[in-house]
Amino acid sequence: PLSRSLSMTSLSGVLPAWEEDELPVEDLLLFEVAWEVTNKVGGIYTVIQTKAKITVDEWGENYYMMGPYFEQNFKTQVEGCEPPNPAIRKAMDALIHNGCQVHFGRWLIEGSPYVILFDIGSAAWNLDRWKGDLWQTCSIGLPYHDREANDSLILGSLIAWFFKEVSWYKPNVIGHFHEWQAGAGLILSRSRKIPMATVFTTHATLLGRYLCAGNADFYNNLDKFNIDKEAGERQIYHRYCLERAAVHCAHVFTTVSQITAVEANHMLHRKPDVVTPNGLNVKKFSAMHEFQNLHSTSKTRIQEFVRGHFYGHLDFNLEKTLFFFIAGRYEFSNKGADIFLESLSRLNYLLRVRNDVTVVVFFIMPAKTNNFNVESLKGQAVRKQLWDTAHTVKEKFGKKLYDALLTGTIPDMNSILDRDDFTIMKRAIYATQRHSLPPVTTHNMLDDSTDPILSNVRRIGLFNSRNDRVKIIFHPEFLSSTSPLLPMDYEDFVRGCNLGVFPSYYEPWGYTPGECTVMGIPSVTTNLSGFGCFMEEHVSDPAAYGIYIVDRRFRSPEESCNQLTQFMFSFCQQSRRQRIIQRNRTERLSDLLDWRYLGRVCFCCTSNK
Ligand code: G6P
Ligand code: 1S3
Repeated sequence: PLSRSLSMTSLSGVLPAWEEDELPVEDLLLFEVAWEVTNKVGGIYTVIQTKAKITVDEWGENYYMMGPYFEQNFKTQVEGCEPPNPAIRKAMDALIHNGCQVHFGRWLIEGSPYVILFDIGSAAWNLDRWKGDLWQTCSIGLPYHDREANDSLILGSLIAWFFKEVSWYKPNVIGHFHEWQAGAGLILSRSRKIPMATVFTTHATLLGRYLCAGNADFYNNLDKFNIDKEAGERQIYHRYCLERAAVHCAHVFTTVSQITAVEANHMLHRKPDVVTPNGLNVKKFSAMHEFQNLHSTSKTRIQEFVRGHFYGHLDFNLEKTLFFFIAGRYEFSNKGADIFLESLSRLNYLLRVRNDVTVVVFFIMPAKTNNFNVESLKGQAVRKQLWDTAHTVKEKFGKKLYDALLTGTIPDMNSILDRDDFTIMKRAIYATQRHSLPPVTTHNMLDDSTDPILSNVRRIGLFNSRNDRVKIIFHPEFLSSTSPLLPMDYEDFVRGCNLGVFPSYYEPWGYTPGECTVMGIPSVTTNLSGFGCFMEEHVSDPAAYGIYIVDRRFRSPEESCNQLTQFMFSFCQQSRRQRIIQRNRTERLSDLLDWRYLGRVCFCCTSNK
């Protein structure tokens, strides 16, 4: 879909001869290259995975994704098969005969796209030579210790080699490369003058991410940074060179949002030609109430977990409890976990004095752990035991009641349960006594004392005590339906929550609030995230549709915290009926985020400063 919206002739660089006449898709081969093909690391996986169906619908057998081969990923996500195109078979064979392993198959996701996966380990013996090539070509030297950069060079060298082999068959090729890890493939293909059209998409800039994480006043100083110096000081100069070279070698340079386009212009010195906002593969239900029902069933499952986690301290009404969450890559300040925690402490105060609502907040951000902690597991075991006890007593009670009714009598309710029944019930209740507060984390953290979320929880004192109206659960691992603790996958979990809170400072796009939107769950985002800016631009009153946009651009952190607190507090003041109506409105925005729409519309970069 991307290439359809591009006007090739107006773009920089040398294009293959066919660029003048627009070729029909049948005569083109489209290769999409990313480190995250079949390999989930972060948001780029979501981009390529959700876009696959609509791209395959349009490009059919002419569309291929390329990335690194990992045995486990291949075994669980890919069905191996023969490439249908002889040029691709031959190109793969050329690499294989030279000792490098290449695998082909269909990725088992919607659309079943073809994938070509390159085994980095099998080609690692070429690393020194390929480092030499890179140095000769563009004077970029990669240090020995940077494994990620070295791996990306191996992948890039294999891909450029593959394109060279394919080019003997003179096909018309478009290569679309994502992010700096795929950049070497583009740089080498261009420097070897392989006849193909190239697109480079950045999903963030390396320097932007680092500078924001380092608490720089980034957006007010975009034009003032000495970028080479900043990259050098952070020991990412070589990565930054790869990124910048890829950006400048590409015929077409794109990014995912207007705000990142402005950033790229300053950090990489090229204005993106096109902005391609990220979409989702939206599934529509035939009736509105279906997604509301799903919210209800998923919420019931979260409530069950909460019953276990807070055993012995369940003195809040689950009917008046709302579930908030933040999720994503664990970049504490970039993802806004800092101002979220501060605002939660303020919300806790407001709810204590003015409201009877309780808020349970989940932090789903992966950190280093050595598994679940005993207290969390015990909580679920205690809940299960109480459930079993209640079930046993209920069965006995039911049978006695049934027998009595059969004989035409109403049993004496005072004696229908015997001493044994009371004994097992009392024993079960004693098991719920605990001498500690419900834990803040579900896992044993390896860096407990220095972890930024835990350190801030200690500072603001939100320890899940009885008086707190805001309770915190930090789940430092991505969710999975096979977890013994909270057996839900991410989608079901989101559906069961009431509000997603993503007050990011650095967020080129930000899938999390978009995922909430298509499931009809309101969310908080910011005017520093691509998604938030996109919504501000396309929806006249986003808050009315359950998209709350915190101003982190023109306000101080203190003011942003207050605004976020107010958003959350007014959300807590809504009645259930108002929440249901709001969810219906939120869900109505999903068409705006569908690849069916975003895959075609071209957002040109007109407003770069
Ligand atoms: C859905 C269900 C309702 C349920 C409601 C809970 O709308 O259809 O049956 O009462 O969710 O909403 P709440 O905002 O309280 O989680
Ligand atoms: C990046 O992933 P991240 O969470 O490191 O790419 C995503 C996909 O384009 C984008 O949504 C996100 O904002 C970026 O930060």
